[in-house]
Amino acid sequence: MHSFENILLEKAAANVYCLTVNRPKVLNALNQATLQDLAAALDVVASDQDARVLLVTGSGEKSFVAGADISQMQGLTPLQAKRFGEQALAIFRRFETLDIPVIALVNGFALGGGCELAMSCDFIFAADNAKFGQPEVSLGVTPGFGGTQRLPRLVGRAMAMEMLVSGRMLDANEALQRGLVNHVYPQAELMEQGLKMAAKIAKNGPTAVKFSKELVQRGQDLDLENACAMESDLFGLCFATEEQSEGMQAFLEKRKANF
Ligand code: DAK
Repeated sequence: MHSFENILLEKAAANVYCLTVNRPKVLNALNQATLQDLAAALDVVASDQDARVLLVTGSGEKSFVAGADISQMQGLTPLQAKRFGEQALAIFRRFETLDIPVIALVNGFALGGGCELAMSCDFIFAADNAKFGQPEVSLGVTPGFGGTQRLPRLVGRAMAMEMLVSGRMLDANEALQRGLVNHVYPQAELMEQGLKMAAKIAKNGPTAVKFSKELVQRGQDLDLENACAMESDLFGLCFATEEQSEGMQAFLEKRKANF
């Protein structure tokens, strides 16, 4: 267990890290110190060669992350606000560029910066009490941690626009219908289901998993021809790995591959 002031980072299973935003008194709102802790926790995970999956959740049963910390944000100057946004954007981007899949386990409110954090993960599992929204306009600001860009990519322009200009929240089932989350589970089962998926992922060839993530993350911003060319390159590169020999050999020998 690595302990930071505002984040818990533990090995939840062999090869699986769980990062918990831990400020339950303020529904896990993100202040500057928490962002710094997030960056430090990401350094630990990124430098562990045995890590294969990262789960991200919030402390308590009520909230994943209820946004950026409004009490800290209130007095920022324009340049400080810009810096705060840039710092969060850079840290959230690291979830997308991390070598291993990152699953958000949304156990309650995912509002503002919390919804943006969840959307920066590779995919989302939600508890049945989850609520997603970008209520920044009600505070007189726009989202600042990527929400105006990631939300339309996930739910389409029209629904994103509705959410961003009205501040309306989606409950877990609507988020499921709209493709924002992959599955909805009873709150008490959320971690178990996250660990189950993590175990499934961890059984696969880690380099193939890393390349698959990279192809989806980088490919979605490219035209189809260049994106497919990148796929051919990484597909070819898989054949330079022992994982490919082992994976195919194991199939032919009718046994489970050992990666
Ligand atoms: N920040 C600070 N404290 C928060 C918080 C937040 N985002 N959310 C909740 N809390 C605190 C509450 O103040 C309360 O503290 P005490 O009164 O106990 O001291 C405690 O957590 C419990 O909350 P409530 O008593 O309000 O609990 P309820 O169940 O009644 O309501 C709620 C839950 C999630 C509906 C409500 O707390 C709520 O509406 N929270 C705020 C949600 C929100 O608006 N989040 C978005 C924040 S804005 C940027 C531009 C914009 C942004 C960032 C950067 N740049 C230009 C760079 C904006 C980002 C955001 O995320």
